[in-house]
Amino acid sequence: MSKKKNKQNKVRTEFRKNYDSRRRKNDFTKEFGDGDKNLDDLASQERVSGKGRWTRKRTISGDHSDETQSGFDVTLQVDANAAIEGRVLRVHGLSTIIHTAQGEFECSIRGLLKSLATDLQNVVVAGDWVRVVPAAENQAVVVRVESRRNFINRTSRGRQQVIASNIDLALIVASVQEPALKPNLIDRFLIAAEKANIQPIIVLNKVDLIDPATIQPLIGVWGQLGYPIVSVSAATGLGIERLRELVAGRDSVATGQSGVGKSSLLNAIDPTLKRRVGHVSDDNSKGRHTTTTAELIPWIGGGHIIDTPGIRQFQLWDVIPEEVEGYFRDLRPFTHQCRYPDCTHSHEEDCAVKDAVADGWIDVRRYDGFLQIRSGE
Ligand SMILES: Nc1nc2c(ncn2[C@@H]2O[C@H](COP(=O)(O)OP(=O)(O)O)[C@@H](O)[C@H]2O)c(=O)[nH]1
Ligand SMILES: [Mg+2]
Ligand SMILES: [Zn+2]
Repeated sequence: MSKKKNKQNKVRTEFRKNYDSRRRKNDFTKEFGDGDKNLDDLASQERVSGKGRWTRKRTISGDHSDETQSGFDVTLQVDANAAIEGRVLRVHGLSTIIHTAQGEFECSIRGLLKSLATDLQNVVVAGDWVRVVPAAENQAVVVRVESRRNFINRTSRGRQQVIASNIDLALIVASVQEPALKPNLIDRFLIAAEKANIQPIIVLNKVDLIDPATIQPLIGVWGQLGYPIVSVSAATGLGIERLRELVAGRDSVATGQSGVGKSSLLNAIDPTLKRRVGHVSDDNSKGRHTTTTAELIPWIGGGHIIDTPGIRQFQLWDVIPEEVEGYFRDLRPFTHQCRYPDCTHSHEEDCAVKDAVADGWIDVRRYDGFLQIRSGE
């Protein structure tokens, strides 16, 4: 606890010191992207990122995803010295619920958007660290949004949607049946996690419904690529203890299509949660708000899980076709051996990737998935 206090004081001092300096922050995420991806690094980078490197405003004009990464201060008529640290639990329309040491507050995002003079989406998302000044009962004003250590995003109606931020682990949840396993969807989530420098874990749920031997070949392919993968059943409890150990004390995001058992798994890991099961998403019934409402939930044993209901389809954001092969670990050893340097590995002659598929070095299903993602489907 005293450790926590120290950190807060430090941040507060930094906050005062930098409030008017309006320095530009280094591109933290880029620098991070070059580094080692192990979990310890993820954790230590978080500590570094909290220290005084921030910018007054996000870059709004650029078309690059940087705009969702830099911290910024908000110019509002409140006593910024009274600000306390908080974390965004969830965002509902123009209101956001923020957890602080003094309890939960509801904050309006309207003020934030006004301050930024933009209709920028994703101004705050579940997992964001912020500073707020408590106002009326249960109401507070956001005066600062900290830089995001990392974030997971997708394309939604042609625009970027940031789903959640400041994450250690991405639990890519799929069910082996009901709904049927969609390996290509898992590959998409793997790319999104890799791009965001978030350690992925593939979680195959509902193994009680099948003979485990039937999914071994599939598991083997991802396993050989070095992706951690666990077979579980929320219904029987199989594999839950292992999962509980993996998520303990960390901040994870659970992704996966509706119905695969995300809420059931959360309940199995932490029975105090009592998440609603078999309930399809938070989507507005009129279908206007098809955006995902992610929610940051504390585990009873420490750490958090971000539940992301309602992701039916996962379109990657800001991945150009030429970039896709770089995210396929199994293709990478071959892509530089093709005859044409700009080979798309689809129709070309003397394509080392196609040869590797024919020779059994690359799994056919992974190759098909690569072609699908590369073509922008
Ligand atoms: N047989 C079986 N059914 C499960 C399992 N986990 C979840 N379900 C069922 O799958 C349905 C969807 O579960 P839910 O947790 O709401 O999925 P979510 O949409 O991903 O949160 C519910 O009817 C659950 O009872 C499992 O391990 N085995
Ligand atoms: Mg659910
Ligand atoms: Zn090729």
